[in-house]
Amino acid sequence: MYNPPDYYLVDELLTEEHKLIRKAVRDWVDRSVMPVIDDYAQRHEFPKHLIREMGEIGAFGPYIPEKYGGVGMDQIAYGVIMTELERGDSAIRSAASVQTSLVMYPIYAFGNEAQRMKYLPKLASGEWVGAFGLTEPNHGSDPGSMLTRFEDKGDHYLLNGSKMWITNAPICDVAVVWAKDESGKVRGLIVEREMEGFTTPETLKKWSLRASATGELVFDNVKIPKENLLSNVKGLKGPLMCLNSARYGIAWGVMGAAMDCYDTALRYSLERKQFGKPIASFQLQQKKLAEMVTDITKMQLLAWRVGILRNDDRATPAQISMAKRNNVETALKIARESRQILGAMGISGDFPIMRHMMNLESVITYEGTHDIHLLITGMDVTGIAAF
Ligand code: TGC
Ligand code: FAD
Repeated sequence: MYNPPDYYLVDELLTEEHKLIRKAVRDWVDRSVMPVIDDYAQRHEFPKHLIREMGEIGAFGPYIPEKYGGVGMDQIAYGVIMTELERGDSAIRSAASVQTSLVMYPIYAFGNEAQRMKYLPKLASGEWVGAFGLTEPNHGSDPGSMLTRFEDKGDHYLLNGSKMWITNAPICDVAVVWAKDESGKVRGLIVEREMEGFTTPETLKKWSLRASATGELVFDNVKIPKENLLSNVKGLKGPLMCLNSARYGIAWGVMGAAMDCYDTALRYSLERKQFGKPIASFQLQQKKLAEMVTDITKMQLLAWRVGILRNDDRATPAQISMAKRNNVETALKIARESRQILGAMGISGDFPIMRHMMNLESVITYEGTHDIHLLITGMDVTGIAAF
């Protein structure tokens, strides 16, 4: 039975509402994700049947107002949900991150009322799946140099270009796509699955996030109705504001993967005997476990504090970068150490550790690489951009 650590009683910082939503999501993960996730990951397939259930438990748009189908909760609730989902698998958390932070959030924040009413309730319920297109084959860390463009053709826009490494692309019904207008300004467009010239080839052969659907978004003279422009934002700050929300969610999410690894390793070390004793009795293994629980405690406090700042609308992008960078690196370290504690069993699909570890190799790259977040902190403290 999963028993996540709470060494500094961080639970006391949560409200009853946070604990209730956590329990509901944890129960759902136990019931619907755990029994199937290893098989889906081994088959390199996204468990699409879970999308509607995720809508039912409030995983899509926890902080989007109820009027638009969201749950109307705070940023801590969003974080708690992300932790529970990523305990199941980073792919499940990814699907929720993209839907909430990268698709629903921009439509809510930068769209008009008609766009909110048309898209948000269907995205919240999981009837529609969303994708977010920023990265291109030749522009990842530097999205400002993107080549995807659209022209004003009078009664519509004409969109051309391509996006790569896009979560949910092969299964998306709608995509929020960032492209340059004729003056070179980055703008957001809502692209719908059935628009002619829009295709979404799947990216296969991944060794990481195997239970997530990743692909390209290809636009070959796609006619976009003018009402699909997100008119309330211009420039790169539009997608970067969405990333603030998603990066924040990741800072919480990866704690779920880390706690699952720690919990698995602790239990295994108490049961597994070598040289006539549980391996937990050896100092080398205790060092690993003691450092893991220390690191998890630090992650919890960082995530909680940045959540409180976000609730007050005071969290800076650089504070979010620090939390994302620190927590993903720490989770990956914990996954690697846990895997060693299990010895050969650590590589088996009978335990979740190797799957978490491989997933975290993507999480440390997407939503801004580990290096880019360090440079964001460097810029914040020196005032000099080193990109
Ligand atoms: P720069 O000139 O610094 O900034 C351009 C404009 O944006 C503003 N800005 C921000 N605004 C809000 N939030 C932020 N975090 C912001 N960062 C910058 C900035 O003030 C400026 O505004 P204005 O009004 O002056 O125009 O931009 P730059 O081109 O030098 O690039 C900066 C850099 C490198 C930090 C940025 O481009 C970056 O973060 N690169 C990393 C790219 C990235 O994170 N891609 C993620 C793609 S999506 C994804 O991975 C989804 S995975 C989902 C999943 O499965 O979970
Ligand atoms: P590059 O930018 O080419 O970087 C390569 C290396 O160079 C990295 O180590 C980087 O840190 C380093 N580097 C780059 N610039 C500098 C610099 N100035 N100084 C020092 N080092 C530097 N994108 C989306 O838009 N939507 C999605 O839904 C999405 N989902 C993804 C899902 C998965 C599974 C993966 C793996 C990626 C996804 N991405 C998505 C793309 C992701 O955001 C990019 O991979 C990421 O931003 C890095 O871009 P890149 O891979 O092109 O690496």
